[in-house]
Amino acid sequence: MLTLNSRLLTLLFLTLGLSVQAQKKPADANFVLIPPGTSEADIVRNAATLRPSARQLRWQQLEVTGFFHFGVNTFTDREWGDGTEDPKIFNPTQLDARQWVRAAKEGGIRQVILTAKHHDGFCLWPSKYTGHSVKNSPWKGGKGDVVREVADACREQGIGFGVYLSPWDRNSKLYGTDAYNDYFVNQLTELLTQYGKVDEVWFDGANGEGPNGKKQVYDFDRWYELIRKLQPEATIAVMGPDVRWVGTESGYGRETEWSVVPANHMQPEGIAERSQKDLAFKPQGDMMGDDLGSREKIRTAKALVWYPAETDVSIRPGWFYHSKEDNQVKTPEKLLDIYFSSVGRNGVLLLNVPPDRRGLIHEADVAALKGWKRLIDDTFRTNLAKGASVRHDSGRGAAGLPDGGPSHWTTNGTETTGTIELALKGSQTFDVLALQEDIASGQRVEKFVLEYWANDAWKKAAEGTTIGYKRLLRFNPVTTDRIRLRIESARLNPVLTALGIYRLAK
Ligand code: FUL
Repeated sequence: MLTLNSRLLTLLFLTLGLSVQAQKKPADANFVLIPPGTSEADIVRNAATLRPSARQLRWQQLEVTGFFHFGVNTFTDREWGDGTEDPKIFNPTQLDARQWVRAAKEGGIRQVILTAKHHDGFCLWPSKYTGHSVKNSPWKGGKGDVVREVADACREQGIGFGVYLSPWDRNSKLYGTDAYNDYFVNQLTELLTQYGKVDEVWFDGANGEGPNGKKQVYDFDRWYELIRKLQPEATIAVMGPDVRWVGTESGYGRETEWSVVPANHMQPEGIAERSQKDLAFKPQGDMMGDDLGSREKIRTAKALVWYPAETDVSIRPGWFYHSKEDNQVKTPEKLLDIYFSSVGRNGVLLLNVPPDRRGLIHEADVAALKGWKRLIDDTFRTNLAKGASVRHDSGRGAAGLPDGGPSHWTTNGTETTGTIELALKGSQTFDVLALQEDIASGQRVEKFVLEYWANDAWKKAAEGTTIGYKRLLRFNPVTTDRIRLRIESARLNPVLTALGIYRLAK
């Protein structure tokens, strides 16, 4: 709870940040300023035509990403270190980053983020700028570098690599002074220049200093600029402009999740200095509410931005490894439920799997990851709509939709409602619906319903609100040879790229 509260407070009390470029939306912009007096219809249209940046799109398509929380806390059995740890306690006996990455991959994780520095300030790489690091530990005689081992293992095994660098630093003497921003920039530079490609940089909002603690004004603008310069394809999460914290650490995102949200702190002033693509802003305001992007919320927006949700959760109760939690690793079934409620709710899942004191992903976690992946694969292996014929298409392009591959169904003109009716290949029993919007054109669907034909009538199987990149719904099994999907409401003509029905694996 402390974590949630402190992050929320940090978000709420951040000063206004902005670096936008133009009042008009450039063709590939992921933001737009809304001039005063803009009609509601135009605001809605603006929201419906915003698109993710290339780096946001790549990140969204990963679907499942991972966290490795590892550091002095692993050895002190704590969640938050205080920075007074003796580096000598860091001594994994069998550290094998390849095993971490293999375990992650076996769970379907396609990019991992390593806690290069957590709040204790201890660096998993031999930073030139502090002694509080692996170089003063007995591990590999002080010659080791966990960041390098993980980065190399990711590259070798073909998954993305990201770094978590905690702004809050309880060890650095500089924390609370201007010089800390230089220290941070130096450390970021090391991480972004010495290890090859970095795909995500994760800045945490947590800060537990309390009212009488040290106060540090973070120079986010400078950090963002540095990342854009050194690793232009990296997404900056969650105290950053590309990826939004979903608002909970439970793994369960919102049923209604809009990737376009108001960004009222963006102002036209100061627009000129930066390139339009390098939009960088600090997140601000409530990230935890039930509704961040509905028509109600965007009606009064001064600016809108594509700012998609990342759903972070740990496979264990804690973020760091604690042996007492070996029997509390989430089961494959629980992880599947989380998958449906994160990836299946227009989010990217960020699942933490903490290496243990040996420097290995524990057997219990490895087994859970494998079991989870099997459930996902078994569920989604066969789309039972495949081979269906289109009985009715109130728009155009439904024919290829159930068969996967590149297909785009949309309505005629800018119609915001539409129906696709499919005659399945024989009678099928299913209890899962998967839908995808073509988010490269924007997010539009507000309400949909899946119906099936039984006893000479259409009956409701499932209904939902937003789709976005992906929407997964589970329902009581139905058996039928005819289904129809009705889009009941959208912000602009909906564009769907996938429609699947499946049987949930056991
Ligand atoms: C929080 C931190 O305080 C936790 O230790 C963990 O790193 C989590 C992902 O974010 O804010």
